[in-house]
Amino acid sequence: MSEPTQYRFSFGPWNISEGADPFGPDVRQPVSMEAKFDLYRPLGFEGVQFHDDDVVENLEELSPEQALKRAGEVKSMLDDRGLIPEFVAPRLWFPTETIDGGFTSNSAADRQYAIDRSLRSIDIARAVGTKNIVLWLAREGTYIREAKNAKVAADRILGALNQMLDYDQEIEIWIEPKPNEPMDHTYIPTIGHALTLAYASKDPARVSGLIESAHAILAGLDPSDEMAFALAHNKLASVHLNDQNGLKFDQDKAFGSVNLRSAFNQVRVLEENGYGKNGEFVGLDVKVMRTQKGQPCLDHLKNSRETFLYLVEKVRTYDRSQEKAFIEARDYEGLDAYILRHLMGVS
Ligand code: XUL
Ligand code: MN
Repeated sequence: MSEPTQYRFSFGPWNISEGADPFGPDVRQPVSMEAKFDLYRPLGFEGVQFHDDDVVENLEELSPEQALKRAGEVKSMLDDRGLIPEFVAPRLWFPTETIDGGFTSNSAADRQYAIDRSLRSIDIARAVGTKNIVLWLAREGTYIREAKNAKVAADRILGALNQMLDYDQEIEIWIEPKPNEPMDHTYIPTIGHALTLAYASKDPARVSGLIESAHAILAGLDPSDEMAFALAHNKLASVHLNDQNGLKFDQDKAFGSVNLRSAFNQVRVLEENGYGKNGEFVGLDVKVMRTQKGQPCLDHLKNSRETFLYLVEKVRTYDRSQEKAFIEARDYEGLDAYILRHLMGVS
């Protein structure tokens, strides 16, 4: 038996949020980036997920030199606190140039903007101390199918990926699939799509996936099966654990909040397959409820981490001989009841 995995955890500064939604304003005071960094370690987190403009605020107003200087300062803030930058993601959905998409925009000038911004993110990632780039392809899709040529779009996404791989021979690209929101449909909705791109790229060893529980649920898929598929291809670079109550807006609920059994199965698949043994982070992408009082609100992060660790215990204390017996007898009713009782703590 190998040593039990010592899991390490990450989240993004956007997970400490002001509580705005499309129907109303902020309900909490903003917290500065540096003050957020102070909160990580006491909460049990050592990894920080970044967008490019989380690292360098007002990125667009700065020269490349100024941006890199700022990224270096942020690196020092992380080093001082024993924090590790997990990845940097280009924010390809906010600027006006990305209204119609990034790599798949119908405007050649806007497509070039998306490439330039992605390459800039790579420089920022290197300056803040990570080689990992996450691509959440937020606006690579359409509201109506006729608006873009989907075949051309697929070619353009692959071309952009290759340009990024060429630009820096050491970076890794982690694609985070999501089927909708903000788009009606996106072009990279599942891990199958993401890994097809990885294999089609000019350096498949440097392209893998990041799976978010809520995104898989929005695609009508089981997050643990999505994770298992990526693990089978040795391409699960990270996860964004959270939860989602059915097919609606992306809720980013606390891990396990809606479906504890689904959360158990995600932890089971990760634990059984040695996820985390090569330093992979257990990433969270969770938002506090808008209604929550307090400043800053952190319980959604603390609780999600604890739920993960309680579920690790549930996986480690799961009676494997009973599991084997049920499976050999093809008694899945028995297995089903056993799991439920184990989760309820009555077995
Ligand atoms: C969007 C989402 C993003 C990515 C990083 O749904 O999950 O926060 O994780 O860009
Ligand atoms: Mn995410």
